[in-house]
Amino acid sequence: MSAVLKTSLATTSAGAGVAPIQELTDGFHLVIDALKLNDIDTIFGLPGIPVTDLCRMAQAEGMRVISFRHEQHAGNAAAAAGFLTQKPGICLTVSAPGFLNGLTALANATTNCFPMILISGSSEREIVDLQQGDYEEMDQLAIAKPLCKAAFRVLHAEDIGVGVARAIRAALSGRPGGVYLDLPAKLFAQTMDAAAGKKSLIKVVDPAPRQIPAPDAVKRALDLLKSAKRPVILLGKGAAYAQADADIRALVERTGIPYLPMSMAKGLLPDTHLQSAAAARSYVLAEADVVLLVGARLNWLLSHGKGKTWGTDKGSKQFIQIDISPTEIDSNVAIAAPLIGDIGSCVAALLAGIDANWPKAPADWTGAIAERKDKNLSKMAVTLAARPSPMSFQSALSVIRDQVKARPDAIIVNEGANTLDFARSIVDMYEPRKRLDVGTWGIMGIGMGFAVAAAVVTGKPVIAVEGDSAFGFSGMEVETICRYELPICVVVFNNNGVYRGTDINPSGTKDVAPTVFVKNARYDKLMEAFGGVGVHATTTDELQKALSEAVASGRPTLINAMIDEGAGTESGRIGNLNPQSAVKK
Ligand code: ADP
Ligand code: TPW
Repeated sequence: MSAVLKTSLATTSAGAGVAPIQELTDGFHLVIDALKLNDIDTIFGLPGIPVTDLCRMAQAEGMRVISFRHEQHAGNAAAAAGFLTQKPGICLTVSAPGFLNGLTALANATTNCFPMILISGSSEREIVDLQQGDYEEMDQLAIAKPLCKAAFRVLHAEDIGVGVARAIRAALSGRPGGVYLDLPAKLFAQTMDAAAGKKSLIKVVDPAPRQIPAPDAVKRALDLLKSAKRPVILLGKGAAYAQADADIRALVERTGIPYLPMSMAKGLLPDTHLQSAAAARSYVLAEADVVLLVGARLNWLLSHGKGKTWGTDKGSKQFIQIDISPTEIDSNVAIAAPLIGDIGSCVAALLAGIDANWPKAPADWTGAIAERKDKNLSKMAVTLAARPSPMSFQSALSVIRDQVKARPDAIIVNEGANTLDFARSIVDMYEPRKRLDVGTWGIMGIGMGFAVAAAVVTGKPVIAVEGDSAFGFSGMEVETICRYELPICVVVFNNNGVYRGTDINPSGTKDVAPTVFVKNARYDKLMEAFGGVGVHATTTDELQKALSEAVASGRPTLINAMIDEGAGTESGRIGNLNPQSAVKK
């Protein structure tokens, strides 16, 4: 039902009897109606001038409005919702400072190819453009532009439908990403005839059109794949986003090719799948002769596709790359067989050329991988079974690993350095799109925003596995979690600092070292402050009990898991990127 203001207007000449009722609508309602018309039912945001009433009215009109304590987390929630649902997540903020707080999330969403729309109220254009000092004055459109896929401003109520439609299309079509929509305060109060307003709205048809790959490109890819002696399929978060789960699994299984999931592609096939080569990753990357990339970029996370990691110092490697963005191809190394299109269509096209006679991946290759895998998994099993005191990252994560095995529908949110790196390899995922993490930038602060979004859009239990530093970036949102009674269990891996808690200030002044926090902090009390469950866990038994109770009950819970403060390594597994790492060694 569209929202209208029923206003009696004196549109008749004096004395002409009963005045006809003209139904009016306004900018507020047109924005809400435009979103709802496009099946967008949730707004993540933070109220204030000029969007407070927009939040209220959206709720009154049946939308879910999730109000945060800081816009960055509302923005992160919108981004995660976009990734999980293939609908742009909406983040709503006030002008200048609220907008800027949301901007990090918008830029991060764009970097990660997650569809979201940041909608910010803004000040009077006339005053902003003459720089006359309006309340929260800022040229927001200009600032947003370089940080997102597209940026639009709507000045007239009758253009709201077009503005929202363009924003949705820009966010979803081609490579997904962040879009900024600037709505000046004056727009919201503008009125227009309700029927004309309704007509002005656009329901976007086919916002992410399929892009069918060219037949010759498909043939080139198949020929190369067939010729491979040591092939590997590398699945990225683009493959998870694409929701072509059954075909991706069929591609892996029909060809018998070993596969490696990037962190957010874990669970596309269960990590326990026989063809998963994750436990032999270094061997496979270095030795493979043909690599099929499915929605994964050859960026820093994949050592740019060259060097020692890839064994390209010893010999050449050939790449097939499926991506929706043609300009991604050759961005780091030569791609022998680019396959441009949406992943669903590209994988389906490959499958059409892979019949029962397709030669399975050579047994000497898969056998060599299995051998290394078994060895590494047995080694890991010993580490996971150990019960040191205080807990190690591995012993605490073994508890989370068991919990996810018992509840494979639970969503894991993961950030930190060591906490991230260890969790990625220890915690097996069984279902697609159940793992959300720091993504392409390795950004800290996504934790509570992603967790809230995951709980809100899926209704499933969420376990946020957080380094203590990482948690601090969004920790105040535990109030949001309690307020909306979300089924989120936050596990803080508390090792008293950034990476670890043992650094010493060498200068002799009383300040602690820059990486050290208050020792033995009680993060659990933070959750208790808002009515949630707080647990201080010093053993794996305590952690296990609290975690399984939290997941079973769905009550907001924070477990302060005390980890050996000396256990972490600097920057986790990417210490080599520290400018002075060579000197330190
Ligand atoms: P990861 O970090 O997991 O390696 P990236 O974010 O680097 O993954 O890569 C994701 C890639 O997937 C991007 O290059 C993006 O263009 C691509 N992509 C996203 N959605 C689709 C889709 N539906 N079809 C094809 N490619 C897609
Ligand atoms: C927005 C730099 C990378 S990892 C990290 C920081 C500050 C925290 C590591 O400590 P934590 O984890 O969370 O306690 P652990 O398991 O090692 O003990 N600011 C932003 N993003 C990044 N990546 C940083 C700073 C960083």
